[in-house]
Amino acid sequence: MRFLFKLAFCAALALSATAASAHDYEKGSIFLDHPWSRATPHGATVGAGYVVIQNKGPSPDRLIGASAEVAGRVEIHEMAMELGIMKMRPLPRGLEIKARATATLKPGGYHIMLMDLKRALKEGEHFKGTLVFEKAGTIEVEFTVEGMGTQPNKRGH
Ligand SMILES: [Cu+2]
Repeated sequence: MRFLFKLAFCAALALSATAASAHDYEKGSIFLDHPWSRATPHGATVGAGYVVIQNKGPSPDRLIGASAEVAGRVEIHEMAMELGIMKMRPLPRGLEIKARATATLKPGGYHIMLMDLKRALKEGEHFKGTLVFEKAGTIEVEFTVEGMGTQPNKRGH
């Protein structure tokens, strides 16, 4: 009996966790769906932030900066092939989001690079940050930390 009760309780917790992770933000023409990050191994000094950015407006906007309370410094990165090796590099002008288009920041692609991490990121926790857009301005968000191996498709993106 006790075991069954525990199972039901866990199922309820899992459900509420799923609901809580579907968080989004809107400002001007920019809609942000579920900012998230991945847990980092002990001692790691870098991490990454991901989010789906939707531009609902008739003109392009640009993600030009970001911040996170857990990182000393943040850059916007892309992944690109260099001499046959996938490497990440900063986007000095930021990331353009075309009119009525969606940009998905995800593992293996565009990401918000969290540098000089102040501490390890643990699965299930949250941290505050901002995304700064050329036109929409600064949007305050909260990143959810997911497990180390989490892939975007497993989360429904
Ligand atoms: Cu990077």
